[in-house]
Amino acid sequence: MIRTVTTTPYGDQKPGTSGLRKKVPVFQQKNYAENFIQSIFDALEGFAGQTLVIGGDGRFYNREVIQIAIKMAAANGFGRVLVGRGGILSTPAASNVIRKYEAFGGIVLSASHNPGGPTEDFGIKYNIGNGGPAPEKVTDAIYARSQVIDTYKISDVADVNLDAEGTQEIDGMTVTVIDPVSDYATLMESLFDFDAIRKLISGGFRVVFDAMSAVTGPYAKEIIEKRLGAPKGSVMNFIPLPDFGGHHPDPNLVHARALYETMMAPDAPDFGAASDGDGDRNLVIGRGIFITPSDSLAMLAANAHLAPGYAKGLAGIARSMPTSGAADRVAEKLGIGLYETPTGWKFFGNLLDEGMATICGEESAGTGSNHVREKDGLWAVLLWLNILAVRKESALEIARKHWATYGRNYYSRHDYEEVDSDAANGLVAALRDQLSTLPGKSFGALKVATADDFAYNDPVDHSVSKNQGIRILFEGGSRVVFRLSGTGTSGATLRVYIERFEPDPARHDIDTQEALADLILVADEIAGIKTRTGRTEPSVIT
Ligand code: VG1
Ligand code: CO
Repeated sequence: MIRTVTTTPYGDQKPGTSGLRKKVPVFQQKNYAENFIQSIFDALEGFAGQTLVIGGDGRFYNREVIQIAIKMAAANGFGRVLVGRGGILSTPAASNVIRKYEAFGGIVLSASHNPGGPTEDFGIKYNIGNGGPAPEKVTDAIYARSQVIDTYKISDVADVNLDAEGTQEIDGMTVTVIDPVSDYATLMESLFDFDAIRKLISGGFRVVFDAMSAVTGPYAKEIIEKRLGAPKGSVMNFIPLPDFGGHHPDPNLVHARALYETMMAPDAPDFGAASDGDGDRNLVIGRGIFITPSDSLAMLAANAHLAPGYAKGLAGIARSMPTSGAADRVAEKLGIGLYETPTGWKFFGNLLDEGMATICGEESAGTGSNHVREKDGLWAVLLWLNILAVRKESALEIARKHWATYGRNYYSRHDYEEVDSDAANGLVAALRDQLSTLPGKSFGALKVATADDFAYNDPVDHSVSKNQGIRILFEGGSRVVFRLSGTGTSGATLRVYIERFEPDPARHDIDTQEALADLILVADEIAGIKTRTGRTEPSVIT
């Protein structure tokens, strides 16, 4: 039986960089999730009888919202729901399922790298039929609807059994519980030379993967241990937990510290990697070398042709604006297009759909390709392994040779988390006010060449996205970028991105923070970070 329930709007349901993210207690308010899901459906057209994919990263509240979403999909007229067993689908796996089964779209429940648990974070994101995050015109329509919503529809039925694969029926809609891993593993096998990687591993090459008690555990177990033959124990923290074991499922040098230390030890394995809460990010560490995500994008792009799925070469590379220019040099050498987009995977969708870009990446540990429409953590790890298997060199050797060929883009991001919102907004406003006066000014040996607030004109649908980050470019190619995070759930997070290009191989062995020290000081001088936020140091340096 379908029920129409009267409701009142919540003012704060504006999707950010990647869907709506809030603390769990916010989502537990009466009708909060229902309002947002109904707003998604109300913003869409033409889904009657169509398929909707639903899955999440297994965090606290995942199962409850999945039941709500299934019952609301039935009441709103979808014909079929595909849901991952246990309510689990990694973000890239969900993207694949949407594409493979030609679904109308999907609802992905995740707050990605943010902590989980009763007082931590939850999120809901809508993905369109290409498998990618909804573009801004859709998220704007969802938000607009959420502001005036007065009813939602839901089927009054018992909960669906999420733990047994197979098909059930509710109110004229079929619900099929699918294996969350198999379609994804098949896709990976179609892209990479699993034989070559198996041979590498059976020859004694040691790989460790930290699933951080998040969604990639079952995927990594199946692919790395079962299909590629890595010894049992190579995949660590492989059981997805609702609170990620109390950890931050963020694969960076702070939250994946133990892996980093393992990889820097004298008896380190050959290759270490980790992924985040929902499986779309990657951390890649070779023995003795952390590969910074911007470099990883460039190195993967330069070597992708060594994997069967990319043997024909790349059509183009896309990166988010704050991501370093390392990939630009690879694109230049390959003679292919380079696209610079705002932060967030949704901006890559059109370029991938149009065949303009094959590989995309963000400095925030996100890399992916046209195989799905999300960034994909395990994909990046497998592409690295494929390249290592073919080149028969270590990650360290590959990185050194890459820098010798292209030069090195020293790069770091400094995050100031949970800063007072007014202080953060004031800082950005003050930067905007300086944009016209900065060019030509000198700070020590650094002279500002240009300064602007990044705006993106989508070359496919010609939509314009403004205010995407303050860029200050110095003569010689160094730069600092400032923007506020769109994924946080308390206060504001200021991100400062710092980059310097170094062509001289004799200077490729400097500590990153040291190589950027003068730029870090100038960033503070221009933005007044310390005085405005009261912080003397960033919370996280990556
Ligand atoms: C952050 C990253 C961005 C990424 C987004 C979603 O956004 O900077 O590059 O696309 O998270 O990643 P922001 O607005 O906080 O800077 V995930 O792994 O949360 O889906
Ligand atoms: Co993520």
